[in-house]
Amino acid sequence: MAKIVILGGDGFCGWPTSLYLSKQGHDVIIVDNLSRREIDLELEVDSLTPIQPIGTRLETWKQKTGNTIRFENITVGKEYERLLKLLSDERPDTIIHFAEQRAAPYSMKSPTHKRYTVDNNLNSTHDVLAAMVELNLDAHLIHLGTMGVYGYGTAGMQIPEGYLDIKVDVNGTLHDQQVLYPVNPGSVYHLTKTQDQLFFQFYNKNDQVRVTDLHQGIVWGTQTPETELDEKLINRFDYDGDYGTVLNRFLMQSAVEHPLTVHGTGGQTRAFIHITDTCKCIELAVNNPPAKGERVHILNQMTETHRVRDLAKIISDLTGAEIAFVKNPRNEANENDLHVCNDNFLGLGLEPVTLSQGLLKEVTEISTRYAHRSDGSKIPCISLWTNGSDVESEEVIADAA
Ligand code: USQ
Repeated sequence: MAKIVILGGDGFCGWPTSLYLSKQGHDVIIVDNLSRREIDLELEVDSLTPIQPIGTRLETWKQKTGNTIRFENITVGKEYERLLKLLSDERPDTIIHFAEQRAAPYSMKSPTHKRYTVDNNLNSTHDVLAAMVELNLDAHLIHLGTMGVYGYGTAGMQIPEGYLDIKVDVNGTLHDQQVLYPVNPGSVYHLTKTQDQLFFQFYNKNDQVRVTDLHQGIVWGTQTPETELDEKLINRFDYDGDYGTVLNRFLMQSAVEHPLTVHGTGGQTRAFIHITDTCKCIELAVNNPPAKGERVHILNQMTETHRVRDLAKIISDLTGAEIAFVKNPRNEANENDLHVCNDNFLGLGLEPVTLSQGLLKEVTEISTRYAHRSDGSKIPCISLWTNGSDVESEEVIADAA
């Protein structure tokens, strides 16, 4: 079994992943500065589900399973010496890096939020890489990247897993080359993940750091078998206009009888994955590290694609919720197709949880159960992508039955 350091292990994906890997028998150490909890205070919003302090979470996990997960409060990207000491003392086999600000709307709120996102995300990634090289630590670094590095328009072609085959014309002769897929970020948050890719490419080439970069889609769902063991282990559920992602927002909105807030025409097609599959994919990545000297592994961590308005229709059919088409606060294409290759994970044996299997459970066991904890004033998306936008938050441009 491996010793695994999980940077950002208290967050929405980090927490269930930490429990899942601990359950598999790995020796897990969470490193987190609890910044996600601080941001809740800043935004005056709370997770729909009642999340416990990290100490209570870890104590409950120990009582339930007998497994110990250690916790270190370190700000990755700022406290370099402390990170270095931890990695030097522990010499983990694997480092999983979730320690980045992950909300696109939050990253676009103001110059302060843009600068925080860039500062936090780029420095955290770079500090981990620099520390690994300084310590001569041949750990496998697994990074949570995003499908958003590719942009969402592909002129009908399937998005490959990270690398694009191209032909370069040199004096009339075509030469085959493979390049990182050209990036097309849609927010400052997504921009930081495109920059992360270059850090990985460089440190992999220069220092043979072994890296797997997981290009994850929009995660939906809340609970995993491990977080369900006790209510004190429950995972967070964000529904607010900054941190809530589209499908979970629609689920919560249906529970509180708020019309489903479809941005624009809802023709945006995005990639999705259930939170339990996130955990399984990371385990597959842990068990299949690149060899020394091998280039960065890039895997598309998603299982289905859907149009936003189709998701709204599915949930409306399930729950009777109304749909409202609101002006889009983002600067993004109204309509796009999306075809994504995820052969790597399917080839490694992933059997995805589909929307049709999991949605009803989410509605009844999470959204409805905890609806009384919600604050309707936090639903509107008030973060605008561009200056002078005439978008009024939640201004309805059309209703749909
Ligand atoms: N949208 C709505 N109504 C809403 C909220 C969102 O129509 O109430 C639309 C957005 O305009 C956008 C789409 O739904 O077109 C997706 O938005 P989102 O907030 O669910 O997801 P996004 O901002 O793309 O970011 C999320 C995560 C991020 C992750 C990314 C994966 O916050 O960490 O990297 O999904 S992906 O989108 O595949 O790049």
